[in-house]
Amino acid sequence: SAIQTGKAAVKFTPTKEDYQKVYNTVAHILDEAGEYDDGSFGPVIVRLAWHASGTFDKATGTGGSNFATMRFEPESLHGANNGLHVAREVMEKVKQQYPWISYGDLWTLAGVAAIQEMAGPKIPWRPGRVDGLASDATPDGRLPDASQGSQHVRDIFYRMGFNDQEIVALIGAHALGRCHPDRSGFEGPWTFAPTTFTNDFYKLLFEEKWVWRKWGGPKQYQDKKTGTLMMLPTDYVLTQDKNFKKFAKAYADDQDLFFKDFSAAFAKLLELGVPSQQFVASEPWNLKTLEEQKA
Ligand code: ZEM
Repeated sequence: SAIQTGKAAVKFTPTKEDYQKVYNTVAHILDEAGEYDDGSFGPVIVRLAWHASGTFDKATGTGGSNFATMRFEPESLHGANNGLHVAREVMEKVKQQYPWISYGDLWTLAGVAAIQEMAGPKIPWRPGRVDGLASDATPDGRLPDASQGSQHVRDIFYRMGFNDQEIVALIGAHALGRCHPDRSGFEGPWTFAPTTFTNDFYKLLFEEKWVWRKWGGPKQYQDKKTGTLMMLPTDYVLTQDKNFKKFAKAYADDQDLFFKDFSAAFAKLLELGVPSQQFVASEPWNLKTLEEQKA
């Protein structure tokens, strides 16, 4: 600390431009994935932002992205977080370049950058999260279990304060990325373009015929036609539950509606559990994509 070293403490107050620089660094790193997965760190970074935030419990105000407690054991070892060390290690490189940013701000901002750079909607975002302690972590079991049904999905997301429409919109993020046998036990991507944010997840849910995959792994669906795509039991529920189906169908039919609703729900997710007085801006910001900055 400043006292111990005798050095003067210079307080750096970052501006919106400084956060845009962090965004840009993340945006460039997404494509430095090489042979990793589909050549992008984008999907696993979106998953980090989601799992950092989705521990929120509205009733007690605990959990959420504020303290970035997934840095610590045992939360980093919770089964749901298997594989997210990949994203946290990428984030560490960014943190070294911008030591002033909190981990919660970094991880959520990186999630925003990943969505936007993968051609998704703009996600309003603002800084203000602070680093917490291991003792701020929430117990295991707050994130959804893919093998369960609509009641479980509702229990988990209602606990965070989401409604059915927001639940369906959020799960559309499964347009991105894939399941890994060594992480969740499930296997495969949901769409043919897993590094581009689209409404393909919903389209495929309704357009393809889904059958149980015959294999030794956990119960999952595969598309009958090619056998290369997958759906989790909780994904398929969106076509079976009457109220979920209404929204899923609407998103399959209208990409703009999905983008609008996803943006609002994801922005809300990233702010869960962050006391409003901690935010440095009264309204969330729109950060620019790399493309938009090419003038
Ligand atoms: Zn996911 N998700 N998710 N999800 N998720 C996986 C992967 C990804 C559930 C789930 O169990 C799983 C949301 C909701 C729900 C992403 C984003 C979001 C995987 C595969 C599983 C098993 C993990 C692996 O093996 O690597 C369940 C049950 C959900 C709700 C019912 C929400 C909400 C998300 C963001 C808004 C993303 C981007 C991935 C892909 C990760 C990657 O590494 O490719």
